Amino acid sequence: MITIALSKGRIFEETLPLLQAAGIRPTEDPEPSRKLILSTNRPDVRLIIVRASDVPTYVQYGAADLGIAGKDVLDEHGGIGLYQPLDLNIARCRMMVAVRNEFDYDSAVRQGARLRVATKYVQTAREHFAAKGVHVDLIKLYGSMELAPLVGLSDAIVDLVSSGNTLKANHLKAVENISAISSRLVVNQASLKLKHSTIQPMLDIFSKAVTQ
Ligand code: PRT
Ligand code: MG
Repeated sequence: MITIALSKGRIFEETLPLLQAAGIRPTEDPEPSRKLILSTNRPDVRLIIVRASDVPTYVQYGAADLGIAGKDVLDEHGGIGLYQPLDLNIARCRMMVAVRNEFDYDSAVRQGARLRVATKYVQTAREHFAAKGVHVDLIKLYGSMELAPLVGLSDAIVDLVSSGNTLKANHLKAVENISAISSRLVVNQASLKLKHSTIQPMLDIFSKAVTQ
């Protein structure tokens, strides 16, 4: 049995065509069914539905053989025990620094002010500002980062941006592009060895099906 961990929403949706290319079709839609284990048309393949940030953990411990997770999530997790053979080029967005429209970020940085930065991506933010030599106090949030600068919790946020509509709707502007983000296939290292004859052909098909 091959178990693939993925999250509902955009990753599930954008993964379906790749699974399809490998002849894998879930027998149910996870949104209405609320089931956490989905069978597929292939008796030897099942999908498990987990929180996006939990995907690397399930794969690391071998509870799933394969997983699909954003680079944002993998960077925070650290990638221990995970083989990352393939950028699937799906669920693309950018990791950015954003502030209120009227906040003068450049001069705050120039003057060496200590910035308060709210984010779910503490590791990514720490590395980014350390590399720039900017002193920051990091405030860990679990969602809706865009609110933090509006109510004075922080000066800046580090968050994902795709269309930019959320920033715009909340009178925020992006001031730095930290990195380009897309979702990656991750494989448990022991599974790759023990189930090589099943997993390797899947990797080959996924890699051909990826659109660049
Ligand atoms: O939602 P939940 O708390 O369960 O978990 P999650 O937010 O980690 O999962 P999910 O399913 O929302 O996102 C899964 C993955 O999709 C992320 O790990 C990213 O790799 C990727 N992705 C791609 C995004 C976005 N685009 C994105 N726009 N994840 C989140 N967003 C959010 C962003 O945080 C911001 O709040 O959408 C908002 C901005 O979108 P725009 O279009 O208004 O700019
Ligand atoms: Mg989300």
